[in-house]
Amino acid sequence: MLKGALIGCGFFAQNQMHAWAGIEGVEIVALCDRDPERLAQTARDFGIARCYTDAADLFEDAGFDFVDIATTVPTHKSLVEMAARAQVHVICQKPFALTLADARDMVSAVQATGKTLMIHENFRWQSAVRRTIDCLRAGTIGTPFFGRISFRSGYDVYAGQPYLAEGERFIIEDLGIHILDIARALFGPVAQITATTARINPAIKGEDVATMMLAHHNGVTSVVDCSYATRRTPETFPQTLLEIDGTAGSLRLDAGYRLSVHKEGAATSYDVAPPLLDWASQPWHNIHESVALIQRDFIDCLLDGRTPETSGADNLETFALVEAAYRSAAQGRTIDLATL
Ligand code: NAD
Ligand code: 89Y
Repeated sequence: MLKGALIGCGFFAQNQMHAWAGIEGVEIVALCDRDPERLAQTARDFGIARCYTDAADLFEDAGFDFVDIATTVPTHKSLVEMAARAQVHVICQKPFALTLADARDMVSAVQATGKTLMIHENFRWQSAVRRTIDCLRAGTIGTPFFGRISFRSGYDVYAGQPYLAEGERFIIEDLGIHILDIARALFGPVAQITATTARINPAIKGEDVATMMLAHHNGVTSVVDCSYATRRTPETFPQTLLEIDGTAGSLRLDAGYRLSVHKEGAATSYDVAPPLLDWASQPWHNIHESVALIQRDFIDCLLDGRTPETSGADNLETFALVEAAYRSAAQGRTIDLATL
């Protein structure tokens, strides 16, 4: 039995707790949150006896193999460093760090222990996205030359996550990070990025629209477009829509989880809707399922001695794209990733 501790019992951690409860061979043995009420509620809901309001005390008492860091980004660095000192495996929420320099230090700190570090970069684990990635990697449409990875919504994300309205940075750091990661999963490493941003909603501080063009090393050009200012019916939150053109055909992941493969003059369409897990709710069930899948993979990686697909080292490349996108938008120029 692998034992885990979870730090941060907030909005999203509840999903992570449900997912852990559904994975055989794992037990969450301790919880930590500096807010005693959230801590007590989560402990009651999931029947966890060991509770801490200070992460230092949690690590001091030990007795677990991995830590799940589900706090918001400002505390990730200190918590990852504590985990490294305690020599435990780590799964940490996105965005991983405040800066690329911090992210590199955090990866090095865990690497030095020989333990596993996975970033909870779950969007590439959504089953509809995964099916598209698998189709592309299987060569179904030949060699890709163009991709559009699109997330456009008007869903009120601020209700559940009020901090999203308060930061200088919003959509690229919070949501775009996932969509950029899908671009990497589909088309591999990126040489250059050009981005524009806009703030449409006057009630928030950061940007809620971002349009990014990526030149991948393999010659693919992809467009990653994100918006939380898009009024559309039906609302598609939280679906990522995909258009991929290849030398032998094209793939479309359309609203309503319809995947179609266009080749040899015909289109074949598949229903790739995610299952509604017993603890999940619409419209988030797509994300909920991906939480269960990524956490299952984290455990499999620990058991098999495998490096996770979204390891800390891998995620440095996604994080660099976020940094480069902000730099490009601020400076009005294309950014070469090699300069970061
Ligand atoms: P939240 O503010 O609701 O919860 C964070 C919790 O962490 C709070 O209860 C807070 O008291 C606690 N906390 C903060 N610092 C702490 C510390 N040092 N020690 C102990 N507890 C501490 O935030 P949230 O909306 O649940 O988001 C958490 C993370 O999850 C964010 O990084 C966010 O980007 C990410 N998130 C990911 C997804 C996804 O699909 N991957 C979706 C939503 C949120
Ligand atoms: O925080 C974000 C995430 O990671 O997925 C969707 C979200 O909850 C709001 O943009």
